[in-house]
Amino acid sequence: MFTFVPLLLLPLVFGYDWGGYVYEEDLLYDHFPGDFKWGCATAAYQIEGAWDEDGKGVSIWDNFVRIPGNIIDGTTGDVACDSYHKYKEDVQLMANMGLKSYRFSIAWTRILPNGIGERNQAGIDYYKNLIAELKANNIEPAVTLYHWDLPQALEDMGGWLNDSVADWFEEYARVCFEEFGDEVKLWITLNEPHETTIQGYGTGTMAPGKHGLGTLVYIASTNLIRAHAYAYRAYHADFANQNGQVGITLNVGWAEPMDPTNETHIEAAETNIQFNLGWFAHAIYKNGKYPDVMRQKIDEKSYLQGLPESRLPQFTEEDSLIIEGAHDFLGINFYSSNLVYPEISDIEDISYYADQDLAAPQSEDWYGSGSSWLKVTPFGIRRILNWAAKEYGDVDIYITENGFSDRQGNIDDLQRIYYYKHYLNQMLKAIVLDGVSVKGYYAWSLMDNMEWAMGYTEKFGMHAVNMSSPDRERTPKESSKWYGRLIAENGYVESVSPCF
Ligand code: GOI
Repeated sequence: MFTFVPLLLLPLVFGYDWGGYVYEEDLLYDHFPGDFKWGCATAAYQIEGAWDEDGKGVSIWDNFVRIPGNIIDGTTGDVACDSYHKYKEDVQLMANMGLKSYRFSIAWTRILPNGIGERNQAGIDYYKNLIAELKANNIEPAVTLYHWDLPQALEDMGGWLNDSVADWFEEYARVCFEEFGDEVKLWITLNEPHETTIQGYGTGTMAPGKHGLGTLVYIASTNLIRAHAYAYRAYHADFANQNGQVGITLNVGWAEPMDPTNETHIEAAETNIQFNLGWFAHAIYKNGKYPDVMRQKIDEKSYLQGLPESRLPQFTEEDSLIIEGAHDFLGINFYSSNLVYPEISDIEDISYYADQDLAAPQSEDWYGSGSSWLKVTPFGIRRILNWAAKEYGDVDIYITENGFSDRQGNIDDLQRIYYYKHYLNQMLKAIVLDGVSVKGYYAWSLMDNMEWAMGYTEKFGMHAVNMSSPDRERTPKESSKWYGRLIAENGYVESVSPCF
């Protein structure tokens, strides 16, 4: 005993070894904070269906899925999981797991069919009913205002490329605060603006399918950040009495230096995180500006490319002040990691990826999933949480998405349990051993759903959904039971089950 206790304290004295990583670490048997918010997440277009019911307007996704080649299996979200009609059943699935919170998104086109202007009462009622059902089951709503389904009417005016989009979004946000703010205390303005711009306006792999990987992406990013900040300021100016919190959800992979002893690899990994998380977080959580490394690299490359001005816009001084500090918490969607090393790109290559001057492959040794980009890297979640806490100060953090895909949709989903078991234990270490302020966690996803360009081929659900039946029956997978038990114990208890 006398030698045992000091040995346990060694990591606290010398700190966690951040150089290199252990793929599968020993579990920490401990508990999460008592008020920890356990949840599942979904998004409107991926689960609701009812794409043209009850006065809903047309979104960019309603159109994008109809262009042949855009969705790998030729499917749409017209019906999806039919949650528009089956929301009460969905809430029962959540209650069965003992969820404390549910993160869902509002379809902008159900509230304002044309994006701005006239309200649609039937759409508003749907969300009021869903929220009432959640509350009746002691589940707190956490609402995303925008999960990629822009009203087509606004896209017709340029969408996220039009500077006015920040005002349009503020108008929509105000309607939601007014209609739902008495019941909703956790607001997420935008989901993954990185993907809205990279895939929507860069690679064209998502709606609205525009191509401008080194140009349009930076115009859209600037307007996305402005839109978030305008909505945040509107809330605190006119809805502060509702006493809720407003934040944004950003996606980032952990960037592990390929060689952790090589200074240039460490620097490239840092650059990669600044281009991913920092692109959107730096202005909001630090100083109203894009990260220095983005400013330097993109300004210099733009000049060498003979362009009259930098491809990376500057925020106006007025906007800078509005953006800086526009947050009550930080939402992070975390799934996977990359190994990063420096690689100078061709100056002719006008691209967000070339702008970074690095390569970011994934290790062949890491377990895979049903998605090409998703490798199992539990160590990454603890590292990115520590990175964010160090970079942005002691901000409240929510993991607003984390999850694992397969292509079988099998009920005995042991691989998914392995993923959650080790990622959640790494999150526990970040909280208990490193002191990071993680307040909640949302598993992606409550059920298998419309996985965007991958259609229904990649399944992330803790519940299976029978997509060939008109009733879209849900079946709990083993992972939903594992998660329910973790929530009930609020931590890892060695004796409860072999899976702990
Ligand atoms: C969330 O995004 C989202 O919020 C949910 O709605 C969604 O359902 C859920 O996650 C699950 O996906 C060209 C290896 C360039 C590395 C081609 C392989 C980049 C990187 C193809 C394959 C893949 C989750 C796109 C966050 C974007 C998908 C971030 C997950 C990037 C590529 C790749 C490529 C690859 N990511 N997204 N990527």
